[in-house]
Amino acid sequence: MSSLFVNPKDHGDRAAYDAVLTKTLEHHEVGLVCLAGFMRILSPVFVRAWQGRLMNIHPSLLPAFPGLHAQRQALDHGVRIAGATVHFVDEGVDTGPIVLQAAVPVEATDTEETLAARILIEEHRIYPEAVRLFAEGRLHVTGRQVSIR
Ligand code: NHR
Repeated sequence: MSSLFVNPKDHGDRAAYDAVLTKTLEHHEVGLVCLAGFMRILSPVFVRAWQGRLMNIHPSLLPAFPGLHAQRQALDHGVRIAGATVHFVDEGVDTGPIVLQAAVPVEATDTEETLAARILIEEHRIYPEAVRLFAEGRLHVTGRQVSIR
């Protein structure tokens, strides 16, 4: 196992950075790209190149509360149930086909931090599960639908 940091500051604009990312991932023969705490919107060119091989985990029950500060958005909205979503990434923001979701209760006493911690437990469960299903070749995407076979 090894890791590599590609610093956006070493590369010009978004498209240039994404091109370097693709080259690097191809060089290492990466089969699945998993975003985790990745805070930069990826360009359409990158997303198309990795379509069906690019996943994200988002701390809400999508399509509710896409984008930044999902747990804050959920509290502000007053929902009783929150959660996490693993999805394939498309050109929108947190809009791609949904692979797995898990729900957690929102408690009256919750802060952004306590809710985020409860959601994180589920993230740590469903993200590896989604990766395993992908690796086993069991995920099949048809339009917005992901079937698990
Ligand atoms: N890229 C694409 N094309 N589609 C998605 O669904 C993506 C993506 C890149 C990242 C993760 C997502 C999340 O889980 C993700 C999904 C960053 C932003 C954002 O607005 C939005 C969603 C997510 C991550 N980023 C700002 C930007 O201009 C920068 C914000 C900042 O630096 O604080 O890139 O939440």
